[in-house]
Amino acid sequence: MQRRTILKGMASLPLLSSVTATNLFADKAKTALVKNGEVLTAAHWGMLKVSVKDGKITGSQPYQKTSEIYNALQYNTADMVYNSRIKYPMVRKSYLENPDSPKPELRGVDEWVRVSYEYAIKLVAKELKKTREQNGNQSVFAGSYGWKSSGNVHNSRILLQRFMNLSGGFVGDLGDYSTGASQVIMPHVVGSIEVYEQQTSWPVVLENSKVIVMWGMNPLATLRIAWTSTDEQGFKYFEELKKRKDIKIIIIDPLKTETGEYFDHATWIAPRPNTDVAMMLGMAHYLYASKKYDKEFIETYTTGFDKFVPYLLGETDKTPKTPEWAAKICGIDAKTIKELADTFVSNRTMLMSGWGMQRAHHGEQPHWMLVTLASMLGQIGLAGGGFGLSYHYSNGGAPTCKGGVIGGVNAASVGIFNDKGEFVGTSDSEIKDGKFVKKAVAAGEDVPAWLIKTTEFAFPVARIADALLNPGKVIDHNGKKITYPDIDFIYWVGGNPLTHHQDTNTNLKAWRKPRTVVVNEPYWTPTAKMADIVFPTTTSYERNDMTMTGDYSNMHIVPMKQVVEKFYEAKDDYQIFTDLSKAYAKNLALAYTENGKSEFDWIKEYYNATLEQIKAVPDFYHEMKEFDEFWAENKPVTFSSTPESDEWVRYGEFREDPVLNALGTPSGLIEIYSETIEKMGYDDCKAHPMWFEPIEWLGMKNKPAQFHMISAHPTDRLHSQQNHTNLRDKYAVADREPIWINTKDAKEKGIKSGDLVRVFNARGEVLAGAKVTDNILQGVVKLAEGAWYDGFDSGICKNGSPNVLTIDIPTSKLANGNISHTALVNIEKFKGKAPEVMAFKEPKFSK
Ligand SMILES: Nc1nc2c(c(=O)[nH]1)N[C@H]1C(S)=C(S)[C@@H](COP(=O)(O)OP(=O)(O)OC[C@H]3O[C@@H](n4cnc5c(=O)[nH]c(N)nc54)[C@H](O)[C@@H]3O)O[C@H]1N2
Ligand SMILES: Nc1nc2c(c(=O)[nH]1)N[C@H]1C(S)=C(S)[C@@H](COP(=O)(O)OP(=O)(O)OC[C@H]3O[C@@H](n4cnc5c(=O)[nH]c(N)nc54)[C@H](O)[C@@H]3O)O[C@H]1N2
Ligand SMILES: [Mo]
Repeated sequence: MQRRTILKGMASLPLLSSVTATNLFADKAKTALVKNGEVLTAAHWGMLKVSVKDGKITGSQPYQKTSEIYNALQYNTADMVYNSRIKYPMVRKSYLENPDSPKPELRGVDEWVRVSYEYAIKLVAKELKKTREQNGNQSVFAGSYGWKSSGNVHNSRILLQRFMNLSGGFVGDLGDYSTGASQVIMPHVVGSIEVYEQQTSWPVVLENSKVIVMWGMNPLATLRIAWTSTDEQGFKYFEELKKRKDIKIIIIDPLKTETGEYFDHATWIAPRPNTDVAMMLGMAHYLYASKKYDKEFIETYTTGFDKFVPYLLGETDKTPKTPEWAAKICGIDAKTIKELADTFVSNRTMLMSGWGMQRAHHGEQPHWMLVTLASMLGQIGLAGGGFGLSYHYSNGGAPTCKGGVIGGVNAASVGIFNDKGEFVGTSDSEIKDGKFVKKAVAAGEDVPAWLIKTTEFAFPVARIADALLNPGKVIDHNGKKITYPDIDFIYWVGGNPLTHHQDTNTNLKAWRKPRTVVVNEPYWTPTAKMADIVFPTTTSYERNDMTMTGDYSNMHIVPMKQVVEKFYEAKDDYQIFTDLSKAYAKNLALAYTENGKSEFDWIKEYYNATLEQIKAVPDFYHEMKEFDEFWAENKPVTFSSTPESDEWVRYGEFREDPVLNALGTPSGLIEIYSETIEKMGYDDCKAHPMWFEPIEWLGMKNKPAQFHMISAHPTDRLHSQQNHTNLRDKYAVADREPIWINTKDAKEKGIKSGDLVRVFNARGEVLAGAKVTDNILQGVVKLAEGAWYDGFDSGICKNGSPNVLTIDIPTSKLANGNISHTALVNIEKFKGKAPEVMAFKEPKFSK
């Protein structure tokens, strides 16, 4: 973060309304659990009705039905509460024996010792303080990336960072795994992050688009969830689209996914993985050479096309990017490339794209080139034309509702301590007469030096293993230099980095470097198993909370009611960090909890703030009731869209007046050539979109392995979440994660459906279960991400986590995104006795 941004952020902190004293008795009534009946809650996979019998969960169902498309994630709440749970606070044996010399190399294989909660709290507080005293705040890493659970109060990552800020500061991270490349390149190209922004509304698309391209996207799977909680509107529109035989659908993906199967009348184009940029360049060359591109659009709304054309024509590198040239790279013949370009340019075409192809080496290029192609088609800002990077995610394109958006817990500011080690306040708060009080901060007031210190160490999220292994290393990032800190303490909540990060074997080495690793987790995930201290955490079904649905639509406010008692000694993250605050320094918990607020105080505060805002809008119809009534009712608040949002066209205003509604780029236009990037002088991301050979791909000379592995997002999980539910019984093959292999390839390898297979390369090996299919391009295999890593004992992941095989290098110096979808692997039938899957079992406990 830049200094300026910090100041801006601090100045804009909302002044919190004073909280009225809690009526404890009334709150008790509110929190009384339903022992028999139905309870409303929500998860990433939607609003849920959970059935309870004698205080136990017996089933769950979607609260609403918006389409016929089945969402298998909604029925497994019982397993989410009862399977693979951590029951007690635990400390790794060697760590407990000597925290100063804790044998980090045994992390993941050591025995565990049960300790009391109070002991674990004291231990963490003491070791954290020790680390900070010895090595500084920049040795504490709490970036803690992950998908946690829904809920604005029990937001584990923010709760951790709130504690870490107030207690002195920490090193965090930049960006995310999802759109690591695109969210950094897009601001240079279109002046905004693009990937998380509202799309041209679906009603407009259905009315106007004649061709819809789904370029590397699988909405039938990825729309099962949303970051807050899905509003479930997306399926409804895709269902509508399926009925519309007048709209041509083209799917460009090496896999025929659920989406390909669902749209059975679509044209399926299967390029070689990671070669889309070449295919798009082939189209661009054809459109340019045939003069079919929209010259006027290019002249009015873009800059730098003239500097891109010499590359396109091969004047700069003696390689004209003709359809014939592209065909050799992407495997789609030149005729088809030309036909596709003709279809796009002569019809109102919406180029929808997922994010898989930017999670690849040089992942900055595909969406940059897609925008360039869309500019040549000239339909950006027209109803149903242009491009859209979020129709597959969180129901982008479902019109935004007019209503309220509820707030959530914040990460606070960095704490200040006196000589006695007591917490005295932050730059925007103080302890006065034994109470925490907020104070206004004058804009321009100095940012404390220690805050600058820790924020300047933040590094791109997917460089974590590199950073752990190489303290002091200087890397390039988007025009800046970043120095890795020397991390000696990791605290992770709400994520599963042992499963989500690339090249697990290197990651394991990295995780064995710091002295201390603390993890809060409901389940014995591989990340929990790699810790020194684990706190068993409640699931969202064991606490009260509240969430919105619809990241773009803001459609509902849902009460998330506690469904069952807390499991064994599981505690809420909020409780754990409150108790850590108490143990860490005098007065700290006052700030952490704002003078002792309970979960209900926060829920009520957020709800009431929104209600007040809404009441202030004259004549605005809304359904929001007073809080007590809302909570008692067991129903969501629903907001409606407006005629304006129903008709909204992305870039419509820019198209209308590119001067008045200039983009946020330096030129105010779409930048096909970026002088900002040119000045960075990077060899792996230049000033205009280009074809770069990925480090591993099917067309390379001397391939290190035979098949290109795509580790797509799993249909029947959210990453690793739900891997331990009954759903696995349905999709697992040979009790492992299924791997898709093309029928011809399987025959050549002597592999049949149902076989246990070994998948391997120089980086590692995993076991998987073969699914032989024609729904995948020859030479490609698919092993979905998110199977819980299970190789601590043998080095072979017995459950099939693809990240054992992926590559841990950045997309480029520009964005430093992860390159999950770039990896070559070998596959063979497994011989010998199949080892048992241990992923969902408890680790070894010390007797
Ligand atoms: N090979 C490959 N790897 C990938 C990807 C890929 O495409 N291919 N995709 C990447 C992407 S885009 C992403 S977003 C990441 C996802 O990676 P993650 O976000 O790390 O994956 P999740 O499985 O959602 O992990 C969430 C964890 O939080 C825990 N949790 C849930 N609720 C709570 C809570 O209230 N408190 C605490 N303390 N913990 C909680 C869950 O039990 C779970 O272990 O994976 C990345 N990795
Ligand atoms: N059910 C479910 N839904 C989810 C998630 C989940 O884990 N489960 N994760 C959520 C999260 S955090 C994210 S970031 C999004 C991820 O959304 P995406 O990134 O869009 O999902 P992926 O499955 O990685 O990739 C989408 C499609 O791109 C294809 N693809 C991969 N490489 C290439 C390529 O080089 N060229 C072409 N043309 N296609 C390619 C894949 O085969 C796949 O079908 O999904 C979200 N939705
Ligand atoms: Mo993601």
